[in-house]
Amino acid sequence: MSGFAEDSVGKDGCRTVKGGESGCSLKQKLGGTAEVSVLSSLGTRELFIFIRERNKAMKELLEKIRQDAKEAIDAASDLEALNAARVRFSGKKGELTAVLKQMGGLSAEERPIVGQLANEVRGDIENRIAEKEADLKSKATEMKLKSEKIDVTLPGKKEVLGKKHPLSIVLDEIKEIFIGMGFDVVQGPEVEYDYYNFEALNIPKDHPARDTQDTFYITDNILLRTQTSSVQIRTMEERKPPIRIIAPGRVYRSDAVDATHSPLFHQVEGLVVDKGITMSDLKGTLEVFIKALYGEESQVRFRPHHFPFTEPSAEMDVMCFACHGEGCRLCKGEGWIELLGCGMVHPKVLENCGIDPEVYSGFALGLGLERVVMRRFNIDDMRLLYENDQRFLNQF
Ligand code: 2U9
Repeated sequence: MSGFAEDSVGKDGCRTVKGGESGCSLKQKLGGTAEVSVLSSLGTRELFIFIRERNKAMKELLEKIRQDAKEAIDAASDLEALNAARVRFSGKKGELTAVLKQMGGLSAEERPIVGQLANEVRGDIENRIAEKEADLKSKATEMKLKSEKIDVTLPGKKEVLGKKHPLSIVLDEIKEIFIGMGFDVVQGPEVEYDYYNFEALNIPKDHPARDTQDTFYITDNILLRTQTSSVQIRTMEERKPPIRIIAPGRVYRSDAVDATHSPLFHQVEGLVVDKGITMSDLKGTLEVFIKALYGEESQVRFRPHHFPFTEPSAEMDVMCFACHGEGCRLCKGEGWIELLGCGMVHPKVLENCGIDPEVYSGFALGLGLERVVMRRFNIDDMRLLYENDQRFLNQF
């Protein structure tokens, strides 16, 4: 800096200027207060020179701050850096603020000069910051727009719509048919008490259905239900006749897994209890059901059978769709395909639920859902229904 023999910034961050025409020294903490050691001893001319020098120093300091600020602002690559520059220069402890604080130490003559420059520098710094901020913000918006720009020419993201599982397709159809006949759909626990799964259904202690190889026992009297009849027992305990319900759901039997057996499968059971319910009500209802499910031309037949929870019991077959009763591969030459079991609710079962078999009677049915689904979609391996292979599921 011209006019001074020495002009350096010491380790203590103070700026010391010595010599110059006035031969005096100026020690100043940058932005700090300047202690003028020998002012009082100066003559007018020296004082004038000294003050002029000091002005010059202040101006140079302000110019340096302006320059530094410009560089820092230009170099700011984001709003954060810009804010740091703002704090460094115009902040409470900023370099410019420090100079402005010194204004008090200036003479009345000096203050307007230096003050005007200081304000001009502050204005300049603030304008640069404002411009830079606007510039950074618009660049940020541009980037954002660029990154968010949707190239409408790009093919849309193919939303892979899920499909109803074949089990759900057929189950919902069956539900619609029975709801259409005034039935309610009831649900119940899969982990069931022995009583609701066996006892109440007139399946005595030594009945083969009870033994372990068929049933998943969790404890002596808690098991995984082997049919959804337990739900109907619970319903008969809660509701008094007339009762018209279907109970769809998962059931569990410890079967070996193969093309037609799985430890977990689905059933739909049905129950009607009211006064004067007869076998013909059962046959009529099932005929309507089958014609709704497989078409008006479907034929059904009933074969006597035995279940502990119904008496009389029957199994119902539907005429083979492929050979119309002639016998073919599909119906293993039978001409008929077994679809479900049914019967009149055993009086003991009604009694177990506090319903008087002398007053009320009922019919019940039970079907394996997988069997109906496999026939509907010509699926020859039950495991396909559980393996969640998208190639298989996407066919439906
Ligand atoms: C109550 C009274 C009686 C439900 C019935 C069947 C016949 C039947 C099988 C179909 C295929 C089980 O999944 S499967 O192996 N079920 O044949 N189920 S009558 O009888 C009941 C139900 C509840 C209170």
